[in-house]
Amino acid sequence: MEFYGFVHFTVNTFTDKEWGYGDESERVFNPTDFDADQIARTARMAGMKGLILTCKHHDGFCLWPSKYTAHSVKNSLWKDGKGDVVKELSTACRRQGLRFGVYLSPWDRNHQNYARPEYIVHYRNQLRELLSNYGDIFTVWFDGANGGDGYYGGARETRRIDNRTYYDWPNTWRIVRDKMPMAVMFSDAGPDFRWVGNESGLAGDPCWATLDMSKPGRYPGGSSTGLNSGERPGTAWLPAECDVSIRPGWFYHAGEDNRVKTPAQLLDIYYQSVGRGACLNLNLPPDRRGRIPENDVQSLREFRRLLDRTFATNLAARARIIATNTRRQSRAYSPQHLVDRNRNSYWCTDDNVTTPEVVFELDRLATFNVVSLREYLPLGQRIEAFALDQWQEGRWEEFARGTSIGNHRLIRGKRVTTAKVRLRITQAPVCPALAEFGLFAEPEIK
Ligand code: FUL
Repeated sequence: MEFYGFVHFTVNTFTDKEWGYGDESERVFNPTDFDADQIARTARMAGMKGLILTCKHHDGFCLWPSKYTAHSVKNSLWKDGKGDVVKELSTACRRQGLRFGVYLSPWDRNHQNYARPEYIVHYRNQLRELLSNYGDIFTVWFDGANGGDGYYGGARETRRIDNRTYYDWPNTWRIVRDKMPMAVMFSDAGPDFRWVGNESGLAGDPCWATLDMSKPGRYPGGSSTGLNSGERPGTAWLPAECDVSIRPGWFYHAGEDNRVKTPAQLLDIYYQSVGRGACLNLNLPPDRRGRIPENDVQSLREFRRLLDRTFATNLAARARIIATNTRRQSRAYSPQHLVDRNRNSYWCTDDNVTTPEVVFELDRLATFNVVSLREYLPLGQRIEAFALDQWQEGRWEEFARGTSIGNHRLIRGKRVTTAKVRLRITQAPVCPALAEFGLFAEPEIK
């Protein structure tokens, strides 16, 4: 999906906190003009394909009227306790053609039984509610944070748990598999996709889609070693997600209204997340009205405009394409597939050819500063290193090199003007299968 969003919204929005203690009165949750459609529309305008809502953050306050706790919207002033943010946002997402996902914090600073076995039953009950009553859920996001102290039903104490064993994750994951088999599950180490190891939105270079699950610390809230770059060889396909907020905090704070990331900053993040084969999960915190603030909307609009302008024209689309090898010389694997805008067709070489080259003779002199590559993912991540050359005054001159490609690799550099480009695959354990290749020019950023 490449690009989707987080929505952090709860009592913190009204108490100006990042982590609620769990003793907040339900009455503080009272958005004055909640507009799920404005939130979903903003996400779609930005080019996101889905939204993940913090249905319950660490403070334990539920944005839906959960049967299992009083600490929810049903005891808030909002809509006289009759509202349901999860329902409204999930249906608004569908209206906008976006997918909807849930974040349900394992750590619950409100619940009396947190850290005891009974809480696991409670957590699973809430998970079942979310997976039963809100239509199709594309992702379940399991946060690894466990800070210790909290309200815990009035005990106001520090409670520690063992991240590895307390939640009995395999049995919790089974609930998701049963109820929502197509949902992908996030945590520091899967089971389906992994954290990238930072909250700045930056994937490593390289960023392999695989991870070695035999290493210690591979569980939610476990070790972050290896998460940024992935591990090759790995034992599991666990591509990275880069989560980052459009503002300094995850929740809305009026004091950060002038610290919204600029279109240029968002682009830098995009190139270093999506452009390194990871997914970008960009957080858009609603304000106290319950809307995405204007500054954020404006920044997203310009970010989207720049991306659309950049990727509107592939300057290699009409090139004559000559490869040193094509699998069985078959049209099914022709290098023409590299420019057909279809991720499901690809250029591939014979089994014994692992370092092929392909030349793009452009139809005219072109200037570009972004090169885009995609591997054919059903056959895995095969390419380990590649180089790019431009034809300059009668000879090839290298202008970029890279390692991991995976779902998408964007190389953004100085402007190059040439009529001929060469891609060299310089290292691959097996014959490469490349789906897309493009040359693009970014507009000047104002
Ligand atoms: C972290 C949490 O502690 C933050 O509040 C936020 O939800 C972020 C996405 O994950 O672990």
